[in-house]
Amino acid sequence: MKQERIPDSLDQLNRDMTGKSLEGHWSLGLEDLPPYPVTSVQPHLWRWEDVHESMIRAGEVVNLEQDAERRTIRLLNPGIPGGHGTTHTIHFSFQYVKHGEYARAHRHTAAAFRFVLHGRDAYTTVNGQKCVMEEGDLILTPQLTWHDHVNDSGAPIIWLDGLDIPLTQALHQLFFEPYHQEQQALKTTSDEVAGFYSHARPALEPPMQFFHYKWADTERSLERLRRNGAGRDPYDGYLLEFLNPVTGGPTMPTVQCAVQLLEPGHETLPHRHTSTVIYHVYRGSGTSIVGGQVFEWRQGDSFVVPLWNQHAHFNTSSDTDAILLSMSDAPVVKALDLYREAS
Ligand code: 1HN
Repeated sequence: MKQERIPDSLDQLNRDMTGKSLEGHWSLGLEDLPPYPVTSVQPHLWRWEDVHESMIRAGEVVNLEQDAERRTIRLLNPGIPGGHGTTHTIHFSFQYVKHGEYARAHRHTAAAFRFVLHGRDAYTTVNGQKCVMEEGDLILTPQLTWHDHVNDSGAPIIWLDGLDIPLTQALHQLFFEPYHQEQQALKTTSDEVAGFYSHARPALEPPMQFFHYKWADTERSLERLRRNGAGRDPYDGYLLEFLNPVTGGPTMPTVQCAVQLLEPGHETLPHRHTSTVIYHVYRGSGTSIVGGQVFEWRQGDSFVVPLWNQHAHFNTSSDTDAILLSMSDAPVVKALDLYREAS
């Protein structure tokens, strides 16, 4: 007897394929995608007073030997529910280390930097190099470099941590290793330093001194840019990017750090790009418009400009420069040939 074939249906096909871990192109919903990039990351501003209050309280109740590897307060983006990122790619936190404390040595695949905000003469040791902190210094701890922090300065110190943790995590590349001692031994001579480096990754490691960008050099470079008025970027004012002196490329493979100076009364042109940026107000006060929201910022505040959000900055003071420190994921977006800009 001839077998009756039951007519197939799309619903039945979809159900049967689901059971076999298969899916058809028609289920992707490609036709619903917008013709521009969309993110759930929200423009957001964090007030220094809120960060600072939490940090001082953490200084009273968080013991570095018992409770935590580091005493940091993270900025969480309200557009990433349940997530830990300040954006989908980058992380900002503030770290508080009291006199006599140290943060033990470790390394991880996430790239990090510190930018010193309050205090001086504590130090970070990066792969054996002692980097003594002054306000405005930028200290890098690139992917898998050993680092520990020691505060024997006689006063507390506060710095900003920038990391690419959410990106590293999204790529399933996040791992971590404690050092075999609480603190690294310090390398003193350049010979020892060079030996250490060639053992690690000779072609790509920056020279030792370039873990550490001193504020005095940064400030001098900003002033030189300002004197040469042609150096003013229409969208960012006097913009200075921290480059890797060996490759001439970004600060670290995944991270671009920059400072920008907005002169009193200066207003930038609005634009947007497919990279995401976090700003920290190092000096001054002003207003930024980000994706239609108005952020009035003062020294110590931080704010996020998510990708493809139109933004412009305005130094509202009539007599004081504004200086913004920023961290961007542009090197990654550019490396993947996804960087676009529009005004
Ligand atoms: C870290 O290792 C430091 O070394 C700071 O100071 C912040 C945030 C998340 C994961 C590791 C540091 C961090 C961190």
